[in-house]
Amino acid sequence: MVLLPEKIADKFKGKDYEILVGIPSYNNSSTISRVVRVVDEGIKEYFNGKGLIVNSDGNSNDGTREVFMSVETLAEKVSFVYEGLPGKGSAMGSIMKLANILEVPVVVFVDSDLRSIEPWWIDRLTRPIVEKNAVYVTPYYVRHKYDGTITNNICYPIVSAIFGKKIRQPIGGDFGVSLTLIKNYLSQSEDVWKTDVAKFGIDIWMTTTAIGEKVGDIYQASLGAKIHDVKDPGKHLGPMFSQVVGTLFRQLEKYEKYWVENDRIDPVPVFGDAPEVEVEPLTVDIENLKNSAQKGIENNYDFLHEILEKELVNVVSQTRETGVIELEKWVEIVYKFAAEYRKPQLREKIIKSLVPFYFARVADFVEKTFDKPDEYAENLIEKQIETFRSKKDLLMKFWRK
Ligand SMILES: Nc1nc2c(ncn2[C@@H]2O[C@H](COP(=O)(O)OP(=O)(O)OP(=O)(O)O)[C@@H](O)[C@H]2O)c(=O)[nH]1
Ligand SMILES: [Mg+2]
Repeated sequence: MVLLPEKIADKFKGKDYEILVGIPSYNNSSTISRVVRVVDEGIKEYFNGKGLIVNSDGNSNDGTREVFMSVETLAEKVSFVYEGLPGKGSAMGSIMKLANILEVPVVVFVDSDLRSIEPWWIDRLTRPIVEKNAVYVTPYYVRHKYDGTITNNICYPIVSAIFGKKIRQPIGGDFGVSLTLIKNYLSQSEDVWKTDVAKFGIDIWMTTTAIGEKVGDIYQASLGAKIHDVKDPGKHLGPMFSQVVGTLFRQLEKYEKYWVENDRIDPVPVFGDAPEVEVEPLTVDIENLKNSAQKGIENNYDFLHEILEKELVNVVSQTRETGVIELEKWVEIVYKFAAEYRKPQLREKIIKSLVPFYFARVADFVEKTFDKPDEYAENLIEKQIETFRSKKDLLMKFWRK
C-alpha cells in the first residue's frame, strides 16, 4: 500500500487548490528545475496560481528534492519520499492519495526528465476536464521513431485493437486526471500497489483502468514533441517491458468482459493544435538487439517449446536464428502469452521469455525503417493496429482454451 503521512496533507488542508501537479522523481536533479519552473508558469497562467506542486521522490541521492525545493514558485510546493515498493507507481499513488485528501478537482502528472515541457501543456492536459466532461487526458506528442518502442509495438496496438480506444500514447507518463477518476483509482484493490503497478506498470494501469471502468470521456492533449532522457531499447528497456506488459496482461484479464464484447475502435479526440516540432536523434544498437533476442530465446528454449503450439514453435527457432520477428508472428506470440499469463505460476516465466521477442520485434522494425522518414515509420505503426485487430479471434481462441 502506498502510504502518505497524514501530516503532509494536514499542512495543505482547506486551501482550495484548483490544480495539483504531481512530479515523480528518482535522481533527476539535472532536469527537474525546468519542469518545476514551467509547471509554475502554467499554473499562474491558467489557474491564477492556485495550485500545489508535489514532488514524490524515490529517495534520490543526487539532490533532486533540494533542487525541486530551491526553485522559486508562485504556487505552493511540497516534496516528500513516498512509502511502499520503490517505483514510479508508488510515487504516483502517493500523489493521488494526497490529491484525494485535499479534494483537488484536477491533477496533472508530469515526468521530471522532460526537457520539452511548456506552460501551455498544463492547459492542454486540463481543459478537457475543466471545460468538457473528460476524466482522463493522455499526452499526444511527436517522438523519435525509436523512442517509445514498448508503446508502439504492444501498448498502442492492444489499447486500440482490444480495449477499443485509439490512444496514441497510453503510457506517455504525462496525464491529466479528474478527481472522480483519482477516487476510482484509489477504490481499486490495495493489492495492486504490491504489483508492477507500483513500478513502471502505473501508466498502462491508469489508462486501461480509465477505459475499463467507463468513468467518463478520454481526450488526448496535443503537446508537440516529447524530449526527455531517452533509452536504447536493447540496453535499458527489458525490466520496463516486463513491468508494463505484465500489468497490461493482468488488465486484459480484469477487463475481459469489456473487451470480449467490444468490437469497435473508437477515435479519441485530440485537444489543441499540433505545433511544428523537431525531435532529438536517438541511436539504437541493432546488433545488440538481435544478439539479446537470440540469447534470450536460447536461454528460454525449453520453456518456449512447452507452452507454444506447434505452429508457433517454428517461430521460436526462426527468431533464434535471425534475431528478428515479423509483425504477424509477433502478434500471435503476444496473444498466446497474454492468454497463458493468467496462470499465476507461469507469470514470471512468460514475461521473461517474451522480452527477447520484443527485442526481435524492435530489431525488425528498425531494419525496415532505418533509412526511411519518420512518417513512414508512423504509418507502419498505424498499420500494426489492423493486424492486432484482424487476429483478435486468435486471442479469443487462446483465451478460451
Ligand atoms: N519516485 C520515483 N520516480 C521514478 C522511479 N522510476 C522512475 N521514476 C520517474 O518516472 C518518470 C519516468 O521515468 P523515465 O525513466 O523517464 O521513463 P519513461 O520516460 O517513462 O520511459 P522511456 O520512454 O522508456 O524513456 C521520471 O520522472 C522518473 O523520475 C522511481 O523508482 N521512483
Ligand atoms: Mg523519460
